[in-house]
Amino acid sequence: MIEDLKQTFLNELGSATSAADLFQLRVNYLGKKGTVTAALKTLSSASPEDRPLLGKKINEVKQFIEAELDSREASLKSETLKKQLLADSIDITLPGKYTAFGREHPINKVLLEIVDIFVRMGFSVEQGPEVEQDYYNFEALNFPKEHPARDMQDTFFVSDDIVLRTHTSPVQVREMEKRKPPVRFIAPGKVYRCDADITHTPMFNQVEGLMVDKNITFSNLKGILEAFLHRMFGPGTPIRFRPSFFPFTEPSAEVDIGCILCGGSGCRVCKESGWLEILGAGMVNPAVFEFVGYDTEVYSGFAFGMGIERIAMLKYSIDDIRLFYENDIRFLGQF
Ligand code: 2NM
Repeated sequence: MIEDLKQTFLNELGSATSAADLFQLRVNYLGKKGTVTAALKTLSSASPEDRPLLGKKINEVKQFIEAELDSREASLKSETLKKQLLADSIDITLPGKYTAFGREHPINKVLLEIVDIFVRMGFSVEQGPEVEQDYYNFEALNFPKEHPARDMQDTFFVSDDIVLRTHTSPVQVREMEKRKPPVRFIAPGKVYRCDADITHTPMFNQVEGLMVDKNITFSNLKGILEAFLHRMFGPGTPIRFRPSFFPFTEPSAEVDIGCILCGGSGCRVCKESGWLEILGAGMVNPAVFEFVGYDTEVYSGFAFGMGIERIAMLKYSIDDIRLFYENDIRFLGQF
């Protein structure tokens, strides 16, 4: 009879598959109302001769069942853990997922390079509005009312006296209104002109600069711009100043560097001249200082300006400016 109990247990254990099944078996056999517990209770009614042997047998079965349940529980636990680890594991031999990385736009890259060179020479960086008053864009910069640059053909008008700034010079005017000399800063940013061909887009970027103090002369202008151009294009780059005209500077100059593509011998890009025009510059016209209330007897200064797209096109040998703004990543990924 006690042997039957052991056999029944083994059959039931064989079909137990979960921790819950095993727990139920433990309750059924070893619990307060379990079969083994009940068998032990029958001992009291057994004859004194049979009692020791029967007690020994029942205890053996009890210990057997306990040991079987313990070991099945332990192996079920480790099996479950193994399965879980297998399910959670990743195949490290699989190829990685491709992530497309963005990169700096070539225009921004060149712009930051220029900004960095001037910052190292003590220039701060100033910004201003792109939608600008006629006063700041033209009037205070000594552009007469009939100046051709004010024409509808070059300037985007928002209203009679509001324009999209055609250069970053209005930032200079606003900054001079705010601060007394000495001032030394650059103004990088977007500017707008009604023009579109392979070297012009309606929006392009400029960096302009201004330095005003006592005793600022054309020598200071030459020194700063030479230092800039030699850092930007290499220390051996030839530099040439040509007389020019701008309403906001007097005297004015255009600054050329020896052609970086042909080394000065003449090519298609420099139009066989051996020179490339890079900058416009000059001594700030006293008329501009009058507008911002600087004492022209005490202060003088120089200003300069350059187009970033043009410099980027020369630097990377790009012949069509529109490539910068078509957002073709095959083009933009090259820089
Ligand atoms: C240029 C060329 C020459 C210029 C002048 C000024 C200001 F506000 F001081 F009058 N800002 N920028 C300037 C002078 C800009 O760009 C080709």
